[in-house]
Amino acid sequence: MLIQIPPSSACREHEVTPESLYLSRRRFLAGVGGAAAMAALPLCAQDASVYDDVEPAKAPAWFDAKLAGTRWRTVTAGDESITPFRDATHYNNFYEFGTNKGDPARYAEKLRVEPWTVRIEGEVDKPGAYALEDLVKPHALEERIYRLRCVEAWSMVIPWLGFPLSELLSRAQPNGNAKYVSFETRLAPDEMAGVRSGFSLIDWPYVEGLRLDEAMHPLTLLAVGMYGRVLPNQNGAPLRLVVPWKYGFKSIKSIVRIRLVAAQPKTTWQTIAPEEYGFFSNVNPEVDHPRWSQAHERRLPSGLFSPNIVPTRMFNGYEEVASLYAGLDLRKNY
Ligand SMILES: Nc1nc2c(c(=O)[nH]1)N[C@H]1C(S)=C(S)[C@@H](COP(=O)(O)O)O[C@H]1N2
Ligand SMILES: [Mo]
Repeated sequence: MLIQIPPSSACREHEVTPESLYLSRRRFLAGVGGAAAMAALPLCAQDASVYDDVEPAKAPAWFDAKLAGTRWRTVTAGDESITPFRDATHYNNFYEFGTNKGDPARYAEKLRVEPWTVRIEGEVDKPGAYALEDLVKPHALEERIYRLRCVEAWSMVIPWLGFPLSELLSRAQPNGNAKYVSFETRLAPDEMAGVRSGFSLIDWPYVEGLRLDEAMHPLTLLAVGMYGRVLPNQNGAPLRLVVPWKYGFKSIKSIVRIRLVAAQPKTTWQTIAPEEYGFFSNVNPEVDHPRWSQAHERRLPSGLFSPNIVPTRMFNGYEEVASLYAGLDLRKNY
């Protein structure tokens, strides 16, 4: 079973911390008081200090309170190394802030993420509009280290902090008509340089969707943080979806609306180029993009002179989702 959820009391350091991180944490702790500090900091109080180059950020009080109860490393990435924070936060796709990979880091700071309201509506018995902290309150945060595979054939390994979307949907109680879930990103032209520019093909707001069973799959995560800290704006603060077996564009950022619906939603990329981007968009090395191969990916960091090319895996290596697509022709349903 891929997802292991240890009760907080049962965490033991050597089980959940890769050696390199463990060693750098020991060094860090040695600097702040040695063995006494080690003993006083149980693993379950792990925080951003385990990640080398993470820029500290001021998080809202509710986030800091949540961090204390976080279940660390419920999903790990085996022996794959975690992408440095610097790369994960400076090589982004977030077209609301521009189409260059550096634009989100440069411009997303303008996005006002507090206060933030999320609407849950449509085919549910308990619709509602929630302040973000109230939405998150009933859920324990988990750290999950997932591969993120962009349809452009690059990838990263990111430690997310979040909770399963299924928990939120269950609370809203989908009714018998609910077959799909659609998600919408906040639209705030004053704060979004890329929306104002008028150069974009996108009919804002950015919209994504999942079939209800995909949305309910235990791997599907709503993230509020990464690298042990609050989500940076360029990565989709304050609430984004992470669907690790699908191409990155399904993992919609800065969500303000979650709507349960009967019909398959019209998603942003599918609307722009349906022959290139399908509704499912499962990572599949055997189905090429019409303009490039999907058999391999460039794992970041990857230099011009030291390219780090790795084979792409079916469902991005999350093969436990295969049963969701039994009987479906994945060439037609790309
Ligand atoms: N609202 C919104 N969500 C988005 C995008 C976007 O342009 N707008 N880009 C997507 C794409 S193409 C990818 S690969 C991932 C990138 O996430 P990251 O920048 O956190 O790595 O976000 C996805 N979510
Ligand atoms: Mo992407």
